[in-house]
Amino acid sequence: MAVRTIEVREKVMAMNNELAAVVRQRLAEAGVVAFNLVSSPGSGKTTLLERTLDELGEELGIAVVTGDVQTQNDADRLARRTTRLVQAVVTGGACHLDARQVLSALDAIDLQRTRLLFVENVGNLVCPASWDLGEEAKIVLFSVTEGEDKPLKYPKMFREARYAVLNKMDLLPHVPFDLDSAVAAARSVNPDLTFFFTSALHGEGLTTWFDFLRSRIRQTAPV
Ligand SMILES: Nc1nc2c(ncn2[C@@H]2O[C@H](COP(=O)(O)OP(=O)(O)OP(=O)(O)O)[C@@H](O)[C@H]2O)c(=O)[nH]1
Ligand SMILES: [Mg+2]
Repeated sequence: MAVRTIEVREKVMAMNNELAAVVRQRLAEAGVVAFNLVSSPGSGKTTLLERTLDELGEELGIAVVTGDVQTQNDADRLARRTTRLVQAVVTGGACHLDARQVLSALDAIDLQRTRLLFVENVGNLVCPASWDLGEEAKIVLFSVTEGEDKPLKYPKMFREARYAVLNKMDLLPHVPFDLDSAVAAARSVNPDLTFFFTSALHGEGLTTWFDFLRSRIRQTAPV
């Protein structure tokens, strides 16, 4: 029984990787850069996207796919910030998005008008780490209220990510959170991580974040 379970999982992952390759190809043909935002619940993914849509939504042609276990609250929040389509995926219990869901979401998005695609994954620091969605990179958020040991407790997520956003910096004076230890913990599992330090709520650090997004778009032209 145990062996059969493993085989099924391997087949599912192989199928996902094939579909992720299709997503990646479609995005490359359209010259769209895609980032997969991952974090534990409540780290500030939607808040960061709200601010990003306000500042860059039109300039960078941003489209968003949101994943939630239940409700389309995040999609509704983000749709208030843009005239572009925000595609909601309700996973109905699954703790992550998969490439098939992103592929069908792409059918609804006008890729010719899109240069930057954000996928807001389900809030979970474990499951989304294993699923390639066809993104250019995973961006992991964690906030100063979560404890500086999170990268050590959930190493796969930090290993899979290329960028890390340390959010809720405005709360740093109010919580016992050692910033240097947090960064060292993340770098110990992934020395190549590039960091952003933000308060998505109040705006601290967002200029650097916006400049990074602008520069990523400038480097990408359709293949
Ligand atoms: N103080 C402070 N609060 C923040 C910041 N960013 C987000 N929040 C608050 O944190 C809570 C959760 O923020 P969301 O943006 O909904 O978090 P999320 O990661 O999208 O949550 P899920 O989608 O449920 O995983 C909200 O009450 C936000 O207002 C920040 O930089 N500082
Ligand atoms: Mg959210």
